[in-house]
Amino acid sequence: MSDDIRGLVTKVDELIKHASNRAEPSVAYNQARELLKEAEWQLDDLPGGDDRDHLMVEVGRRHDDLNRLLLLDQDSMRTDLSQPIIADELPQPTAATLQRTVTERVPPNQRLVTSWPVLHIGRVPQPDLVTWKFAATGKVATPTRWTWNEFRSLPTVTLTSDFHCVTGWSRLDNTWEGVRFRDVAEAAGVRPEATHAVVNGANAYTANLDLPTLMGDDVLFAWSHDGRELTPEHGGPLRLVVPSRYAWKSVKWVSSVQFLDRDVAGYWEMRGYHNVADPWLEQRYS
Ligand SMILES: Nc1nc2c(c(=O)[nH]1)N[C@H]1C(S)=C(S)[C@@H](COP(=O)(O)O)O[C@H]1N2
Ligand SMILES: [Mo]
Repeated sequence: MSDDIRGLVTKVDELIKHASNRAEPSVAYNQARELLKEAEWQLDDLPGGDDRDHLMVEVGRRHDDLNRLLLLDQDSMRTDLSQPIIADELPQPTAATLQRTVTERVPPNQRLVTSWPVLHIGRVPQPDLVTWKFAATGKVATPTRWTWNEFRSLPTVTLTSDFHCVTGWSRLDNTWEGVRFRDVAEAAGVRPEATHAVVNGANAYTANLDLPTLMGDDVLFAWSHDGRELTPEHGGPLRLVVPSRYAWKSVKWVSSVQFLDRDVAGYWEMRGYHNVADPWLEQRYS
């Protein structure tokens, strides 16, 4: 059984390696996705243990590869996998000191991009502010639901931070406007026994975080990026932004936050990605 899964993973790698030489790489990526799905079904039947855990990580990594490649395909870029995947131009430093400052802001094995890649599972949902709602549930004094106008009447902040994706790109100096996570938690009356939260987004996407991280000064639900309304592809109307964690924790198209008295793995965390995801410690996989 585990040999079958290993075989599927190897086939995925072959498809990925050859896709960029095809007229339509997306055909190969889609085939690879199907094989990964098959591998995940087989994983479900495998008894728990180190072997299964290891294969989970391997399958998780291929998901990562495919997302990165589908992104490049979207940009209609041909790529040779022996080359760095995303090698955007570095911002031109005006002085050696500035260059050092920028370098110091890039976590290990990340590359700077000046563009803003788009990465996610599933289709971009159509924003509809009339029916939009956001809920805070679980360990709160008052389970709360906000309409768009209600949410927008919470205290607004503008924060600038860097954004690091586990697939290897970092985008510096993003200016976000929105509401601090902390203010949302306080509005719902987060209870003392809450230690973690799961943030839910469209397409059944979830991410788990510990409360001390979420309550930090730098964490917000954002509707605007670099002075412009957040576009649907980047999570508009509202997304979470957690600068101190790899970007998969920054859930797009948020619909609710559930406060918990224990930790529950999110979408990628269930697929072999690191539970904490600190880019400075290179916590990519578990
Ligand atoms: N709802 C939802 N949010 C999501 C994802 C997703 O698949 N669904 N992908 C995450 C991942 S893996 C990344 S890298 C960032 C990418 O954000 P961007 O597309 O704005 O660059 O969104 C995160 N938020
Ligand atoms: Mo990601």
